[in-house]
Amino acid sequence: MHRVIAENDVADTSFDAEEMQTILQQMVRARTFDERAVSLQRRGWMSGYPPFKGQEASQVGGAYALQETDWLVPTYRSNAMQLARGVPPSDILRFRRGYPEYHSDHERPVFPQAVPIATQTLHAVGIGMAIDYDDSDQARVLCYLGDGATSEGDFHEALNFAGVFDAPVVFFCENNHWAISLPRDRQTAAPTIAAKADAYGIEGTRVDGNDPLAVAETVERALNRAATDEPVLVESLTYRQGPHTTSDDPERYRDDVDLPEWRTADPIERFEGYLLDNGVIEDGFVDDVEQQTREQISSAVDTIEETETESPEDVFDSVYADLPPRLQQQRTHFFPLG
Ligand SMILES: Cc1ncc(C[n+]2csc(CCOP(=O)(O)OP(=O)(O)O)c2C)c(N)n1
Repeated sequence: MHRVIAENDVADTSFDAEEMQTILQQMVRARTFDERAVSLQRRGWMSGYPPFKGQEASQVGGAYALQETDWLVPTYRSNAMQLARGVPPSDILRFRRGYPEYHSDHERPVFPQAVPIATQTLHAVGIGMAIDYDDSDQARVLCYLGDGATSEGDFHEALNFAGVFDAPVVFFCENNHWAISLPRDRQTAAPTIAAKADAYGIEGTRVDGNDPLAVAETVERALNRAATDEPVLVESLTYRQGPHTTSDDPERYRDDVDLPEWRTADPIERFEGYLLDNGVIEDGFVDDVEQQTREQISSAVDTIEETETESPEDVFDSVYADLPPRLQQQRTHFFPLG
């Protein structure tokens, strides 16, 4: 298990003050976004939202290790990772508000977020193999997934292909302990998620997912290894503090959880305390970032509302070039005038 904060004085880390400030800033920005997204959902602005509260260190640390040309292959839960990668908050809000075309033209390679569990692992291997066919060693692929995704057939096929074809892919599994209401120990009898890598002849490694510096170092090392045709499975141990989505009530299935304190600890409070104790930031740092982010998100929400051109019919019109008869019938039923 790789850890930095718990085991090293700040002077002994490989990060300078500015880098650590940037990482904390991205974590706070992500949490502020997450809180605002939940409240937007609560007032009916969007139909559902999957909060990532508690997973900020894991996701921001992972994204921090990416180079400009690297691919991120995200899911519905990895919004902190996407924000840290430069995806504008408005893209995520537009996706959640149901816009079929939500991607803006941001420069870094980010795949559309996957909602079907584990399908993105196959896409990631395809991207990695294409990078190899193009003979380009400029890019690697970081593929996000949850612990529940490791029980899907797609995950096994993806790791098998990655191992056989030496795809430059890092599978970044955020073990947040829950797959909706199913706890990790009911998910698999494997001793760890990382152990699953053994079956495919690739490296599996574990990291303290509430330590952003440890995650960034681990993912950077894994990406460098992937670039030499050695795919890696990283298991990032973290905790989902909130519900699975805004439609879920975790009080129905979880009481006190028998996990070590570092695992359920709040990653922002932990990192903020570490940086304050070591004089890397001053009081007020977090408040300032929260304030700026709130303003940015409010302005993104205003812009979305003011420029909204989408209509409910778009749900039917943006998937098929030629609408199949059954969907045509439904469209006529809902929108008889056209
Ligand atoms: C193929 C497929 N089966 C079932 C679902 C319903 N589903 C949505 S989220 C989820 C649990 C996923 O858990 P995990 O992979 O641990 O990710 P987390 O949500 O905890 O981030 C399930 C079963 C789905 N989206 N896709």
